[in-house]
Amino acid sequence: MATTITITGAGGQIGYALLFRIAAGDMLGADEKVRLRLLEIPQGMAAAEGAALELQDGAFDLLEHVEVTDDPAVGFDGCNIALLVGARPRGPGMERGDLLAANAGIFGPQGEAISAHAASDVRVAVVGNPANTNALIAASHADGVPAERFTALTRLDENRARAQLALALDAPVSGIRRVAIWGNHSATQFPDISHATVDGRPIETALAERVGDVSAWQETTFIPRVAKRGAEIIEVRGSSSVASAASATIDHVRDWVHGTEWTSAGVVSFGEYGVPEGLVSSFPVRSVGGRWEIIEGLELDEWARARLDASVAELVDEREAVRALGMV
Ligand code: NAX
Repeated sequence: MATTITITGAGGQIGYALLFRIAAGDMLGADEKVRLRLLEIPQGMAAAEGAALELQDGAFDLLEHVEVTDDPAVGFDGCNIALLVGARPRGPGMERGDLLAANAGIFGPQGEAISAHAASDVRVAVVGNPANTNALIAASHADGVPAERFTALTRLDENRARAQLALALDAPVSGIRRVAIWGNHSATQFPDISHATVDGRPIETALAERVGDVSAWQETTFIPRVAKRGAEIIEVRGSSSVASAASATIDHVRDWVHGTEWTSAGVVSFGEYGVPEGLVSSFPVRSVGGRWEIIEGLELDEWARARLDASVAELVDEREAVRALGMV
């Protein structure tokens, strides 16, 4: 049986970068047939329909069916994997509260549609920003779907962090493991290298040989570079991250379905590391038997704790703001 994958915002930039890689088997593997549902709003339908024509022209062996719709009931019907990419961007003069409210108006109804129409094994990855709180809103509207099935993408942050470490060490990125992203997918995120390794060796030891004072390097160079990488891409490229975001989305779902020993994802907290229950926060996670598990028992020193707490405080504020709107 083929896997049904719904992509919201499929007519947008990240959607366009995602569709062809999914159809080529990069996400679920070379043996897994896929059926794609491209869910858009009326203004995005033409772009999604155009992408569907190009998908036909790709003549992908694994692609069984493509449907384009602006009706969430059709878009999520029988869906096994939902990639919630479409979101309302921040417009001129829009305050953070307005942004949260506009997105609550998208992700609440989508959560309801997932609950009503998706397959019983549905897994959801939220890419559209503010991703963590959008995932929280969708989960809280999806009666009957376990909250653990709603996740937010922080894999791009992890990939960016590993790439920066590889550059600093002049080492292949493949040897760099156990980097953790904690908290919100925002400028407050905490990319944590205290448990990371390069070729099995503690990365902080290797970094000290290159950058000297590793703590200072983290504060002034590494963390700001990772946390503000999205802005850097906009400045250089003139447009936000697209292919790298799609690639990270593929990594996230592939590892969720096929398993991994260590990555990072925004998942619902059950109080781990003192993160208030119910928030969707990024944690270091492993995936076993198709489920994310938060990697527990990692030591966080005072400095790391303060970093995590600051990002979690932002998530708490976001939850308060959407609570005040009656959206969670
Ligand atoms: P685009 O503006 O190119 O595409 C968004 C698409 O979503 C549009 O075609 C629009 O018509 C559609 N859309 C809007 N509301 C919808 C709804 N209710 N149902 C279905 N479709 C809807 O943006 P793009 O560059 O593709 O980025 C998409 C989202 O990803 C943005 O919110 C962006 O901020 C977010 N990102 C998240 C990242 C992450 O790591 N979590 C990184 C990249 C990116 O910034």
